[in-house]
Amino acid sequence: MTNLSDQQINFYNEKGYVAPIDVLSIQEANEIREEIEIIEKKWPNALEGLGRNYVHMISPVLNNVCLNNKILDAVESIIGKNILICGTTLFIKNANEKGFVSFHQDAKYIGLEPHNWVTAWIAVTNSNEENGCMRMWPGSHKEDLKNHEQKFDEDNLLTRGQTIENVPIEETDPVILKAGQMSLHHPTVVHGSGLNRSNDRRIGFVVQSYIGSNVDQVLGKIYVQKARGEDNHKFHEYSNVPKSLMAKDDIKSWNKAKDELSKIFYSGATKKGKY
Ligand SMILES: O=C(O)CCC(=O)C(=O)O
Repeated sequence: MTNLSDQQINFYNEKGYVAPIDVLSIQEANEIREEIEIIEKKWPNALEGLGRNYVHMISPVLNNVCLNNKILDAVESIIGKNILICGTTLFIKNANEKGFVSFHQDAKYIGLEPHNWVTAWIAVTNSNEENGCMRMWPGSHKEDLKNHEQKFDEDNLLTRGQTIENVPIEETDPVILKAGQMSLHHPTVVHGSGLNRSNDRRIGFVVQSYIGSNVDQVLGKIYVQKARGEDNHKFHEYSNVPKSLMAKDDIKSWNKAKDELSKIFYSGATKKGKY
């Protein structure tokens, strides 16, 4: 078992995130990048917009990452032993593109209650201040959910451009990860990220999120997979495990899952963004 140490758990409880955690080898991280780039080449628009979500449903390589024991041991330290995978998202910032992520709290629009869940941001490439790594506002998870302005900015990688204004950047911590490392963050910690100013892509494969089996989706429907332990609550429908890359049946389930997710993301919104 590679559970988090007491020190790491205390850090998470105090700051709302913990990093870096070594989970994959550089070869494994490169294998994920190759898989993503194969999909992008063979199916050019598949990972665009809403297609960046639930990619583990059509890729055995990505699905296996979600089931990685080192990741699950760390996650278990935070949410307990009954763990479901409730979704994944690719956060890709290409070299010299304008993408950023405004400061936000994940719990604001995601509909997962209670907050016995944690988000794993797995670095497929290095992630640092030059290429726009995440920044966490330490301790902000201890406060209530904050007001978010809905800005629908073209270059914002968030669905509605949801933005918490006036976050003191100088008080935020950069989450610097090498390819193969991950961070874990709390549902209510305020975080965001800036531009990629490097000449390579910055890729995060994000399990968004690992939930305890006691967590319900109060805004809509999600498709889960069991990662560990028991699902005594059976709140959610199970997704199939992908058979091969982009198998026909898996694509059908993927499309259904993405449609349902879009309803959750835009619940109560009068306008839609590009994701
Ligand atoms: O990848 C990023 O820069 C932000 C990702 C994010 O907001 C999240 O994983 O909750």
